[in-house]
Amino acid sequence: MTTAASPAKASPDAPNSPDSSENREGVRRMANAIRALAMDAVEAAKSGHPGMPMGMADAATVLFTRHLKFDAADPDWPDRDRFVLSAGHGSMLLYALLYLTGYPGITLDDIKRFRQLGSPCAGHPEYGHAPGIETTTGPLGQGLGNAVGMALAERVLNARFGDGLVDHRTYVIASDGDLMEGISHEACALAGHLKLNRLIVLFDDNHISIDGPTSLAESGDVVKRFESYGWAASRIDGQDAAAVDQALRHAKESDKPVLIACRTTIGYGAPKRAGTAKAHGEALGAEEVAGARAALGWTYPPFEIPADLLEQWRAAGKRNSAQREAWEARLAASPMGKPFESALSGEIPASVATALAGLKAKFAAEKPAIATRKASEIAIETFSAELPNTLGGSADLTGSVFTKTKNDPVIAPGQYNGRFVHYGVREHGMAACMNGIALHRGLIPFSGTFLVFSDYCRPSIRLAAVMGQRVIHVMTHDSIGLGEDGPTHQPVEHLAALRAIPNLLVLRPADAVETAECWDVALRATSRPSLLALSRQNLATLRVEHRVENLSARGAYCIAESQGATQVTFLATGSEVEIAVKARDLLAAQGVGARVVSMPCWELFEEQGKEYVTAMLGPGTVKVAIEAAGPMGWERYIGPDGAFIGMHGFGASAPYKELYKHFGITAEAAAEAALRRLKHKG
Ligand SMILES: Cc1ncc(C[n+]2csc(CCOP(=O)(O)OP(=O)(O)O)c2C)c(N)n1
Ligand SMILES: [Mg+2]
Repeated sequence: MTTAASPAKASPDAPNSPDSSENREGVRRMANAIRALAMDAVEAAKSGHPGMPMGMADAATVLFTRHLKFDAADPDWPDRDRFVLSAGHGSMLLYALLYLTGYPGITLDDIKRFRQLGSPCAGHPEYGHAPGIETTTGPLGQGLGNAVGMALAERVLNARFGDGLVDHRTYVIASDGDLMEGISHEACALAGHLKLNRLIVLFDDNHISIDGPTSLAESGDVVKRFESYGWAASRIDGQDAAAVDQALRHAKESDKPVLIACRTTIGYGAPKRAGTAKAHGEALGAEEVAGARAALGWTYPPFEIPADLLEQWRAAGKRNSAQREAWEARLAASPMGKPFESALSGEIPASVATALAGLKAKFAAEKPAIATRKASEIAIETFSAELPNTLGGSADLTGSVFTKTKNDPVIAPGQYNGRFVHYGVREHGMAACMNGIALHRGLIPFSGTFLVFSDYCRPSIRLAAVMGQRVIHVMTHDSIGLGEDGPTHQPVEHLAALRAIPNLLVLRPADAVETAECWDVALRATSRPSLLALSRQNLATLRVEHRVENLSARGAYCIAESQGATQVTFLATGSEVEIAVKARDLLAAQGVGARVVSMPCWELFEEQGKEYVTAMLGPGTVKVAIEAAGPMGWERYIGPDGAFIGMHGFGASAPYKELYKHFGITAEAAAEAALRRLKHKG
């Protein structure tokens, strides 16, 4: 079981080792500053989680003062090591570290206002609240998944830009809960497979979770488990600074990702609550806090850090500034400097829009009858040539979701000079990795699975939306239109569920032209995730007249005007726009004027403003919505008098054309529904 990362004992003569009693005491005192701030902040807020910061304070101190490469004065230094607090409930650990090391975003006053509105010190770390918070954590396991993505992004960018510009590590603190969550299996198995040796996880092995000892629900061996994934894993006393230091030094030499199980005592120092679940998630109370102060030898009043100690911490925050300056000089002198900065900026070159506009013109002229997943593949091929900084992938459905173009080299263990990741059958881990890749900067991640499996990605998609990250999900087989695989694979409620996530663009293009437009939208959506819902089945090209303007970017637009006075408005998305156009033709044959509004993206539509929305919905007309999914959400467009043609339960297994007939999602049914309502109205 001995591995590169399993030092039994710290060697006293190792350089920079905190193994002398003087150094040990020094680390302990610095760690106590974290403990005190955590106790005091939770006490002031009367809520929060003191236990984890108090247990992991020593390990975090060793990491931040001796190993983590960062410069508090320049939190966005692209070649900094990333630090992810996956156990986000222990947020005070991170806020204390950021304040103590001198990051610009967090003051002592902010810490005093822990968990209050407007404080960057929110209940759980929130990306964007303060520099140094690399990702939003709280839902256990997500941070760990993000970290795998960050470590992957680092290797990919290293392969592209070289050691001089990209040479950093990703460190994580993860708790029992992080490792119990299934997502940790997915993400960490992938990290082991890909040999992401720049990833180092400090596991807070405190044997306690909310309900009590972890033995209530866990008897696995984390170290063996990670070894089986291809990690180097070891156990240490996580409150022995010298052991942590040595383990981290070994970890940096590893050719595998590293897990260091740090045995700690939750709530360390608190006389009665230490080592118990009571220390996990509530204020300790005045008596326990006083007892902990006495036990730790911390004689200072609440929120007070003695000047000499703060100075030591601030020095730690500056210790890499020369290294950072040297890096800046290398960047300035590097021939790769420009492309590197362009990648980091995330800007989409104008040539991408030109290429996609050219593709639209080609589609409009050639009118292919292809699935939107296929049109998406062609769009990816088109923009990839202009945009080297995308990183594609799929969750073992590459031949179905068409996210890999023929020229994409594949990322493999030790070979990171590729553009495509085989994530394996790991949708959740994949989505969390994609968030980490986006947060890392330098790459735009997109990847694919079936729309029905968006449920398996949902927690990570939600966090991408919370964080405002450009992560692009290609989700195909987007309705009963997938046919024979049946109701287990046919999404019904998924569009509504995804549309319910704020700040997520749900894009469901109707044909090849709209698909190119939706890709353009997704690439340019720099501060939110997008999800492209694409058809398995072939669809006619409806946009046969080329328009340079991206009409899908308006969210909804009239794709077929009515002949004569408009009495009916059909609202449809994706594959059902074709049905709506046919229904319109049926009504036209009977002298009833109907127009068709294609609505590829509700979120963008509603951003157009009331006037546009009202006009597009056709005031005074009978409204019929057509979507091969559940009705939830459509009420707001069709009103109480409108009709909905779609699904009202789960699908079935059959060839898709039969299914559309069986479930009554046809042009005839739509036309009939319109006529019935017209009659009623009249
Ligand atoms: C996905 C998810 N489920 C549940 C929770 C609620 N929760 C917060 S911490 C925690 C477990 C605490 O145990 P551990 O992870 O070992 O942290 P420790 O108590 O040791 O700090 C749970 C269940 C959560 N944050 N995320
Ligand atoms: Mg625990």
